[in-house]
Amino acid sequence: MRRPFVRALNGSLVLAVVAGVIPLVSAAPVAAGSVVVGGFPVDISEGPWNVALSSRDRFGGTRAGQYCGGVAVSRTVVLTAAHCMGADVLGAPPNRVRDLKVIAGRTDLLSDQGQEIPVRDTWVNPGYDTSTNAGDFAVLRLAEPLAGSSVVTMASAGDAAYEPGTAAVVYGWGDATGGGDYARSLRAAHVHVLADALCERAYPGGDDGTYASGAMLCAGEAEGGGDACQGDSGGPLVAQGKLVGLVSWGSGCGRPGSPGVYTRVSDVVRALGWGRGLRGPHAVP
Ligand code: 4AZ
Repeated sequence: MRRPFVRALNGSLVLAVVAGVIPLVSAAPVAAGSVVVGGFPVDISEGPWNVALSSRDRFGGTRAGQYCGGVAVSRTVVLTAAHCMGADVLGAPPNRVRDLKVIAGRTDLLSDQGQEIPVRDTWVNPGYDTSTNAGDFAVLRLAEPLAGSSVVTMASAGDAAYEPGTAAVVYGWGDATGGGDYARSLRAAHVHVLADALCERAYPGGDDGTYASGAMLCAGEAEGGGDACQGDSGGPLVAQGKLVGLVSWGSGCGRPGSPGVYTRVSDVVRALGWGRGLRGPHAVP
């Protein structure tokens, strides 16, 4: 995540490797135009809690200003990644980005489907550690409530959805090939929740980050394949119908041995006190 700009659902580097197109030892970024598959188009109705974060001022209008993902946890509260609120991504602190919005209810970014709702205020986890990437979450409060009941349920600690081997789906409008081909329409990829021991071995500490099981989970396929990528950050990883992760970081996209790393949602629930009902569900800190 050294380039903390958004990334997308990307696919099977493994196919290219098997086909001999890309040598297994290659650590280079996937080149534009290479044969990377995985991920599939979905309609927003299949994941209505998906939102796109947008600033046309900062990122231009060609993709409606989309640069990160997010997920609605109540009609006025969206979770995203802390790094999506970073000055290195936004070019300024979030409260200085006047046109920061969430786009909800829209599949194709360039359609006028759904709603664009201004972000009223942002809260970035003060415990976010930019060297390990632990605590990569932020809370956005919307200026108006989202239409309908497009809210996801968060999985608390101990939920079976966190068990290794659980099938999960990650969503986003990010890079669909690893080559900078940002999706215009929402995509999803199938992955599995992986064991902490495996994630620790994949990311024992390095320039990209350090796996910390209390604050992160990792997901992917042993042979590479479906994965989140740049542009998907902050978006949801859903298992058994519940939110388990927020797209956070990883080494490349869809590379064998380099699973995607997600902010562990049970740690967000714990850190914000949302599990205990003390301050009302989903109160913004
Ligand atoms: C990123 O830079 C990023 N393959 C997001 C997800 C992944 C890697 C990088 C996971 O935003």
